[in-house]
Amino acid sequence: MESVKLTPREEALKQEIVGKVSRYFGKVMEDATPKMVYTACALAARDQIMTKWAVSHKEVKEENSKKLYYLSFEFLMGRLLTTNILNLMQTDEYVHVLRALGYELNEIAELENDAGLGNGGLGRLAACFIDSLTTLDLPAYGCTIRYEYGLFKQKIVDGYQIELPDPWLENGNAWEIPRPEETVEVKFGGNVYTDWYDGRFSFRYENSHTVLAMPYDVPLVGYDSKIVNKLRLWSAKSPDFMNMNEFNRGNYVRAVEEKQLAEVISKVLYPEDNHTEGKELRLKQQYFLVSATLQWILREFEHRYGRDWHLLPEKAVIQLNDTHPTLAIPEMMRLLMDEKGLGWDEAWELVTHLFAYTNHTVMSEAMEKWPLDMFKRVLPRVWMIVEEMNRRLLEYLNCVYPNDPAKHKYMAIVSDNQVCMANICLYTCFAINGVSKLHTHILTSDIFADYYRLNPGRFHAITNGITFRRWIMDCNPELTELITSKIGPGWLKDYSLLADLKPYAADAEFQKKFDAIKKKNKVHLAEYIKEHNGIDVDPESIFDVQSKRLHEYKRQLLNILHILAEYNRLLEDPKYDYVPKTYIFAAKAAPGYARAKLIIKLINTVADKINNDSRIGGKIKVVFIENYGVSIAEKLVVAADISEQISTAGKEASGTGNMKFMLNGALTIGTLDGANVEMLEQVGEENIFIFGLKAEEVETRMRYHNQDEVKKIYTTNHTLRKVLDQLIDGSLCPENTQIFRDLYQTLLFGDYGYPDVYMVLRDFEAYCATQEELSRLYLDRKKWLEKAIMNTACAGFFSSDRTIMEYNDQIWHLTPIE
Ligand code: 26Q
Repeated sequence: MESVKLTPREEALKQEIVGKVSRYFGKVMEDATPKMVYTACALAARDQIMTKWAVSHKEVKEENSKKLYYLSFEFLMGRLLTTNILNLMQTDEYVHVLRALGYELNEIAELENDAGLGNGGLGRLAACFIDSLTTLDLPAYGCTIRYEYGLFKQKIVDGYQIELPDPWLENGNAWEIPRPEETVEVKFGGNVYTDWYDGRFSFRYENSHTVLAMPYDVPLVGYDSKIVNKLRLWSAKSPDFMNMNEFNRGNYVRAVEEKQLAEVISKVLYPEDNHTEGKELRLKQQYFLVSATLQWILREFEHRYGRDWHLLPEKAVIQLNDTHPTLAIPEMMRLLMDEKGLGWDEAWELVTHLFAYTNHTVMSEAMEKWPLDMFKRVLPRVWMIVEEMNRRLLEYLNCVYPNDPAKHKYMAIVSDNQVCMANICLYTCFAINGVSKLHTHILTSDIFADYYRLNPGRFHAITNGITFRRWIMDCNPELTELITSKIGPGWLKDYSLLADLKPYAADAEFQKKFDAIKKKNKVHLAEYIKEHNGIDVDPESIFDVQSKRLHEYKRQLLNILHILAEYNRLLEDPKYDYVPKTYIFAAKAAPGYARAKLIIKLINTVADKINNDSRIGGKIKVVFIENYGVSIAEKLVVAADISEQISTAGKEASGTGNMKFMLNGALTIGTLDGANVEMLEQVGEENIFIFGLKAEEVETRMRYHNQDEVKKIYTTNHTLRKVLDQLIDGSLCPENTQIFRDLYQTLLFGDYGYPDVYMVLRDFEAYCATQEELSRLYLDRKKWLEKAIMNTACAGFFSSDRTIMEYNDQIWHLTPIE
């Protein structure tokens, strides 16, 4: 151990950590494992947060302020140790103390399991939002399921994705506090009988199954903020230890089976994103989270304000993160009527002022629709309410859009024997928002246009953002320090001040330092790649990164086909003066999404071929990084030179990865899609590399058969033709020449006669040209760095603090705690 001089505060922290190692593990420091040291640090930080919490709790209570409940099936929090310490403004203390104990904070922090309770963008957005809410001193609760298994772990075996479970709670979770005393009951299935009792209807349930919902709370601190908010995670428990009837009859297996059937509800996160399948267990998860959360909200409310229910919309607002928690709407009706004794109209008045809905996708396969028979069976009483809502909706639609049955059907809650969740939200919520300007435009002019016309004032465009605490301060401390050394620390709390960096973009001295930091981050990533992939990559080469979920609309296929074309050209043209490049991919595919998994196999196959071809002298390297998640994203965004944001225009609602790369000084190659449009506005067209079809152009092509266009491209673009042919001529995978035929087929002929619906072929030429432009630019260091710094300087708008302020001004109207 180093002998380091500690301040008295640091000395106290050191004793705290040493004490925890001794009390929790019965070890002296010398015998403690690094994992024990991690847990001791986490518990020490948690103690500090808890002390703060007690004070914050008292203040929130005294102010009787309105609260936000952010309902989401995903909170992709990642690791919490370093962000919590950062938000407590104690990073230096922890670094010093750990060093005195013989450890590095970064190495200790790496031992924490990622909390991977989300698929991608929507879940990470929830995590960024709760950080910004807390930093801005706005009282808010995140509400989700305590999945025992988060998103699967990905392994690549022989180029294929293999899924493994993610038992993230295995070694305990130092951040959560169980609250068994706040357990509530949630009922499923059975029969509902209506009785007339005491002058009103009452509802009796027979043969329903009860599942207990037990909450765990994770307290959350904001950056340099006064309050502590919390993430509430609900865990499913069986009400009985086991079914004693069955047990006594000697039926041991049946006896424990029932218990497991209850607890399976919070077992695992569904790994599909931007896609839904009507799985009964998912419906149960939805009702479980929603019912438990609402019972808690009403209990808290009643505790504080009694039965003054009309005050509810003044004291609470509920944000629905996509349609997944939509059942909250009929469930709130049920609780207010059946349990609190309100009439339909009174309950409706409250419900229509309580809920706001965010849409995150326009992909039709992601629209949630539940089969009617399943819905009735699992949620018989909620169904009665949904049916009545639908009846009233149709009555209304008959007035506002008379004689238009097609429209009624499209707008109805129940049609084609399905319950359409989006239409429940569109009918009921007082605010509806898209997640970027373009996305909201598509909602209001296309998929939700009929609802928009009836009441345009409810619709909002609120562009997503990312928290700077995690996405620059925590993952790129050196760049944070460099920026602060020039413009002061104000930008850390006021994102608009980041623009003060613009004058330094052309400053040679600043460029040099900026470049050195990027280089250092690239070296780190190269080491990681060497360790995990066994591939040598050159930190001097351009690092071009595409990291996000694997989906056809995100067009990883466009990227890999272009790489193959570059490789072909290098082999054919010895005079090609190629700027060396390292292409980095990271992506998980939904386990049931065969084509996405095939694209992963293709990337790995092309990677193997190129990386092992000595003829090109290592000028191109292709790397697929396994198990993409928050912690890997932190390593990638700081090391990228080029950020790939190349979705088919009109399909990516916003994107948030794009913002993380921009903030850390990567140049974007992208389409005019989602928030890329606004990145262009912020940074100016000379600093971003836009190519390809625009959203309206895609839309017209999707509508009309583009078979002729595809044929023309195939016959005239020889580069592309060669690459396509390589998919099936055995040059990639001689031992199995046909494995990529599906990709070839879908691009050229399509599944239902519509070839290339994602416009990969159509945008190929423009993409190649723009890639070439970037490679040339890279050789001009001054120019490149100026653009990179401008990207950082213009990223202030994409702080989730700005996003949260907009939500608060337009929708929530919360008052910051004084
Ligand atoms: C629904 C029902 C059943 C099973 C799964 C699902 C499900 C789960 C996750 C459907 C969709 C999702 C996730 C969608 C998502 O992440 N959308 C992304 O949201 C980001 C934040 O707004 C945007 O930036 C991205 O553009 C958008 O793709």
